Amino acid sequence: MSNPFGTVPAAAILEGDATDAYFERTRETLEHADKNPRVVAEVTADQFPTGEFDVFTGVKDVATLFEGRGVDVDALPDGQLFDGGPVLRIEGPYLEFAELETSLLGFLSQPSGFATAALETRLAAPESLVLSFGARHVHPSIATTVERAALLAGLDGFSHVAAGEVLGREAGGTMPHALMFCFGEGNQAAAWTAFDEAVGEEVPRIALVDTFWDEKSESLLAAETLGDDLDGVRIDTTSSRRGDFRHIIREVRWELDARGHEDVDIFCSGGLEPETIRPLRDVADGFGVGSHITGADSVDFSLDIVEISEGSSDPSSNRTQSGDEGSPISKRGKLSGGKDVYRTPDGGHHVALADRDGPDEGEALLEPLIRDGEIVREFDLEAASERCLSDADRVAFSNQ
Ligand code: PCP
Repeated sequence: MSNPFGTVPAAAILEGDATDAYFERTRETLEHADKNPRVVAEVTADQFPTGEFDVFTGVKDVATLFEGRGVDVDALPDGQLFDGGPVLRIEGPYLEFAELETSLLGFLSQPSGFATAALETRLAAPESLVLSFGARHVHPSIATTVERAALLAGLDGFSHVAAGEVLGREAGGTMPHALMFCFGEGNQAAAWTAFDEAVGEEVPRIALVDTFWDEKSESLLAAETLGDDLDGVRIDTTSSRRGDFRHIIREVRWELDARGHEDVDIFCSGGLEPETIRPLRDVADGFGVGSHITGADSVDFSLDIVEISEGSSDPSSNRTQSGDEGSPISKRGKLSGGKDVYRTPDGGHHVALADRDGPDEGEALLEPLIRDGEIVREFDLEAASERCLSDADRVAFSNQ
């Protein structure tokens, strides 16, 4: 089937065509010169620790990309936090993977940025329900990337239906302003009643209460209309009308409580980010967050050759043999030699040459991902999420 949206087909990515043209020129040149050196190449953001941790993810797609290539790959586990040094290391003949660099970095950079912003969001309101609402801000073909990153970082759910089907998790959500407009001003009760009658029992009854009148009036009307069936209200007040958002939420809470609706939760959305969530987390029950996550900067990963040896151009001989040690090499500003990274007992991140001892009681973090072209790791999103949150605690991510 043709590709009506013009996105790069998966086959092109797997075949190495999703690349920067200079890697094709590089292959032509190396083949012309009968060169295919064995290399150790590393993916890094910062060379040394900076005190700022990021979340590593995207590694499952990298494994798929490298499957069948005659190389060994080691990488951090999915969801691990890192601060400097390699997050992934490739060993093998350079031409086994030269053109994959572009897609490799893309698979890691943007999802790791999303996941880092999602973790900031999660830790801004650790006790609250926090949902990912941002799929609308990205190309629909990568909605799963956004929602997966959100779950990895411990968010409670997400809104995108097709992403849910891919991830095996059901999307959540209740009603947009469009539904309220279709019933019209003055008919909010009819809209909420019709919603209550129409949707499945499993869908929470969360009334959107900022469309026409003030949030207090619509919240009380929703509570009167749906009675005990109402689970919550959502306030999405646009920033130009927001004023003191904390005060608005407290006022709504007060008025609901005063009429016996203590069980009705208050959810907030619309341009929220960690700095604006923190002052609301004791007065609101939950948050929907989009652009803070989808607008996150990509992690600035690059791939660099750090060891090189001439090796054979025979593609079947794809492993660095013992006694055939590579020579350290690097561009200016980068660090030569294959490296390991460690989590130290005090929650630090330590970078050291792989052939030297690590720090006392340091836990080496790079783990096998590919051996001779075979994927040697299993992926489990729940386990990765637990790892992400426990490592965030260990490195005191919320204090950075
Ligand atoms: C909410 C809000 C943002 C959406 C969520 C994403 O939308 O107004 O546009 O959150 P973000 O601001 O953090 O990116 P709804 O109230 O559901 O949108 P609509 O007005 O389209 O009904």
